[in-house]
Amino acid sequence: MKTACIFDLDGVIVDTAKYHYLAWKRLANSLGFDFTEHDNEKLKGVSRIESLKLILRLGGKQLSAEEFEAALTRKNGWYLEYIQKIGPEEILPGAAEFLQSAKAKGMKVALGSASKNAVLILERIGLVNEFDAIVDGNKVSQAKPDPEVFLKAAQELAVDAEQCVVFEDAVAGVQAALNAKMAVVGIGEASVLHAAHTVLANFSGLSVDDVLARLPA
Ligand code: G16
Ligand code: MG
Repeated sequence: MKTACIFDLDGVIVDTAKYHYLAWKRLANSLGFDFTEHDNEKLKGVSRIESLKLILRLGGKQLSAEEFEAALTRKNGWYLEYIQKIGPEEILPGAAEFLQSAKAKGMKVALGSASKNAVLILERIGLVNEFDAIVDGNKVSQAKPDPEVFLKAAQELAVDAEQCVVFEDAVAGVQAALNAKMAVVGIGEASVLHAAHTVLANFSGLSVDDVLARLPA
C-alpha cells in the first residue's frame, strides 16, 4: 500500500527549472559557448556540480579547480537573483492542492530535491511547513540518478521504499526513484519520461486516488 508521497521540487512543485536554465545559459555564454533548451533537459534534477561538468563537456571547455568553483558561485548568484521575486503564484497548477489532499488522506509527504536552495524556495512559496520531511541537496552526497535522496526521505518518514510514490519531472529523478525501488509518477511529457510508471502533464484536476490507481500495487 502507498502511504507516502515524495515530491521533487524544481519542475514538480514550482517552476524554477526555467531560472536554472537562464543562469546556466548565462554562464555558458560568459565562457564563450551557447547552451540550448534541448541540452537543458539533461540537467534537470542533476546536482549543481554534475550540471557544470556536463555543460563544460558540451561546450568543450576545461576549467581549473578554482575557475570551476568560481563558475558554480557565479551561476548560483544569478539563480538566486532570478528567484528573489518568486512567490506562491509560481506553484505549478494543482500541486499545492494535491499535496494537501495527500495529507488529508493520511499520507506522509516529503520533499526529495537535489537543490541546495530548496528551503529558501519553499519559504518563498509558503510551503515550508507542509512537509513531514525535507531532504535536499545539503543532506545528500550522491546526485540523482543515485537513489540516496529518496531513500533518505523514506527513512526520515519511517516508511519502506515500496510504500512511497515519487513525483519527478526529470529523467535523472525518475531513474533515481526506480533505483530506490519506488513507484514513480512523471510530471511532464511522456515521450521524455517514458521510464516512469505513469506520466501526468501536471496535477490539475487529479485526485490522489486517480493517481494511485495508475500505479502498480
Ligand atoms: C534541482 C534542479 C537542477 C539543479 C539542482 C541543484 O533539482 O532540477 O536543475 O541543478 O536542483 O540545484 P541548486 O543549484 O539550487 O542546488 P530538483 O531535484 O528539485 O529538481
Ligand atoms: Mg525536478
